[in-house]
Amino acid sequence: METQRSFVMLKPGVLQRRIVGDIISRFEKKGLNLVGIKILTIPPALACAHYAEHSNKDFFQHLVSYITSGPVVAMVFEGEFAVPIIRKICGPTRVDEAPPGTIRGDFSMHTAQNIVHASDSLESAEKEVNLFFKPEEIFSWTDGNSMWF
Ligand code: 3AN
Repeated sequence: METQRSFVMLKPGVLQRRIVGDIISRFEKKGLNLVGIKILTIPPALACAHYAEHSNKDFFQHLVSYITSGPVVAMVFEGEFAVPIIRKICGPTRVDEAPPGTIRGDFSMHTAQNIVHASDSLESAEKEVNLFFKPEEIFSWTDGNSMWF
C-alpha cells in the first residue's frame, strides 16, 4: 500500500467550457480523494517555476503566456499510487496519441492546450503541491467505503 499525493491543474479555458465537474468526477469515481482545491490566476514567476524543466523548449513562452492567461483550478488528489493512476486518467501529452476515454483524448484537440496538468513523478508531485498549496490548505480524509477502493 503506497498512499501518494499528486498535483492536478485544469488549465485556462476549462472553467469557461463548464467541464470542471466532469473532469473532477473521473478522479472521484476512480476512488481518489480530493484533498485540496483552489481557483487562481497564476503569476508569471510561479508559471516559470512550475515549468522550469521546459525553459529551453521552443514552446516555453507560449506555455507561460497561456497558463497565466486566465484562472486555473489547482487540486491535490490523494490515494494509493495516485501519481501514475492520475497520469493514465489524463492520457498522453500529445493529443493525437491520447485515446478516447482519457481526459485529453476526450476534451482536447491541441497539445499546447491539452487542458490538464498532472504530476509525472513523486518528486514532481511533492514540488508542485508545495508550489501551489500551503500545508494548511490540504485536508486528508478517510471514509467508511475505503475498503472498496
Ligand atoms: P505533460 O503535461 O504531459 O507532463 P510535458 O511536461 O512534457 O507534458 O509538457 C508540459 C506542457 O507543455 C504540456 N502539458 C503541453 O501543454 C505543453 N507541450 C508539451 N509538448 C508540447 C509541444 N510539442 N508543443 C506545444 N506544447 C507542448
